[in-house]
Amino acid sequence: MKKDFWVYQIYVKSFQDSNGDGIGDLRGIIQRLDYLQYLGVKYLWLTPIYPSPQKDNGYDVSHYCEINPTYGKMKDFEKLVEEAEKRNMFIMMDMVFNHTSTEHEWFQKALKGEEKYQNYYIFKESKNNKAPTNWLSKFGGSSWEYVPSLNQYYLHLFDKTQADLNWDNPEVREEIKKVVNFWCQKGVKGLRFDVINLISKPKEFKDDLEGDGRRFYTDGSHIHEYLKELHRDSFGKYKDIITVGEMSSTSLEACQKYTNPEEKELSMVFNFHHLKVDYPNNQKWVLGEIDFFALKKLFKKWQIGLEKTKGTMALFWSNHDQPRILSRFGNEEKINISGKMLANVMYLMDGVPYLYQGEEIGMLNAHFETLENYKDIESINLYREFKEKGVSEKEIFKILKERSRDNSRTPMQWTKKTLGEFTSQSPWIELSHKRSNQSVEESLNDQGSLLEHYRFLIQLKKEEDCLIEGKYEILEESHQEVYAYSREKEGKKFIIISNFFDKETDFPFREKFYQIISNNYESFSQEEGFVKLKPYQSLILKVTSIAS
Ligand code: TEU
Ligand code: CA
Repeated sequence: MKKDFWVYQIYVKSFQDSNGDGIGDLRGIIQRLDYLQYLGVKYLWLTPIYPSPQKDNGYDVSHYCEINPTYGKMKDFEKLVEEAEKRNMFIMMDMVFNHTSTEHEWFQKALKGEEKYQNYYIFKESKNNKAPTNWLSKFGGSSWEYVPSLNQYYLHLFDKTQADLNWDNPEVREEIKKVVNFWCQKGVKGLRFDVINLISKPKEFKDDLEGDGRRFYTDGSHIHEYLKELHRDSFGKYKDIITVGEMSSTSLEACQKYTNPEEKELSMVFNFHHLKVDYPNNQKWVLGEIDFFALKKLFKKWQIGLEKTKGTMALFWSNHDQPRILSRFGNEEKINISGKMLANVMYLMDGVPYLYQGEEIGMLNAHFETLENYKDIESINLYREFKEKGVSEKEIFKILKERSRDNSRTPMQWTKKTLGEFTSQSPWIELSHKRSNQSVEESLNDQGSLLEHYRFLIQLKKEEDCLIEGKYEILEESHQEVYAYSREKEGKKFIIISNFFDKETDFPFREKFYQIISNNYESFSQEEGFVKLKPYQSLILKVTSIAS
């Protein structure tokens, strides 16, 4: 797989409403295809558009092979595939196979006592009148829900309305293959597998005396076997389908295997370690400063680690679960220069870039101050949990404003108008309370905009073999403020130097012959042996002659 393309993630619910119900939909995406083509992206990753009670905004699927009527009809989807392909763009669908909604027909039959379908899930007897294990749900509370009528518990690693599937059951694996083949036959050319490294559960379910249980089911013992089986019997049968696995709390070793082309599992993976360097003791709901050295160490470890096994990283700062990167690691008052710096840091490394809707125009966190603005089940559960613990509302909203997943789910800001021309009615979630004139319309008319910089990077990565296949090397790793790396191939070398902080700094630099490909300031000064970098200054340099 040639890593010269970008994927654009569309959070369908918040991208473009076409029928005035305040909710994004498929026809709305069709209306915006010319814009996406202008950007230069190749795949459009749609977050789940299947029938769902929407407890987790569609990651609770109640039917895998239909379209949620809120988003449109199957013919709208077919039209989207057709119109995208006319513009040399392809659809990537979100495959949520670790769990189904408890409203799925299979689970409903299980509740009615049909043994076949009870074996589609993980039902266990209680132990000493308690849940089978002490494992915690990632959305708070126990990961087991009791069903009085069955006198059993079922496992849910996420919300209790999302029941985990039993992948050890070959009938379940056959069902999943049918779903994947259905969408491949619909012309889907990309598949994103939601938390796919959690599907292989342990034989024996026991308490975790050291943690929340994740070590028993993450990268489980059959995961590679199941991925190989899925590859063999579904997407691997079609040519040119790319796949990406969302790997929760995974390891480099596991990901080397997931993405090694010889293993015939997946094309690439998301891992999240770089988005936990501002979590004190790995705790999401505790605020903390970025650990810049940990960030650089992780980039280096994963770049070198996957290059070694010919694997592929999905490169991303943002998605629908993460706060807006500009508010998190950039500067809301210096959107243009800090946004360009963040883009250079991430997307010129070795891997496939994933651009999240609104990232290209510098959209910021929601800055919501009251509970009714929040829609995400994880955030609402957190509010209740902290309220019960006696945490003050002021403190809870301080945390939610930084960490809530709703930060990235506010409607796309197409124009400066009140509703950003996302919808003509009141949207399902409010637009960000801090828009700072960031809109597509304004950005398209501004050659120095962040959007135009993204277009430039997308084009650059298509053209420069060095940035597609070049060897990665970190430079001056111990520097306090700068992350710098080179990409080198067959005598050609790019050097990307980025000051990650809002202060001036000097960076050791001795190259004499180079071309300035991009600078997010008007100029920079090179003294004897170092360059002076302004706050958030980021340079893309092409070395024109490498001393042999
Ligand atoms: O995300 C799984 C995941 O790792 C994050 O949800 C993370 O666990 C959570 O934000 C707590 O920090 C995938 C989807 O991207 C997410 O939207 C779904 O809610 C989740 O799986 C369940 O399907
Ligand atoms: Ca709509």
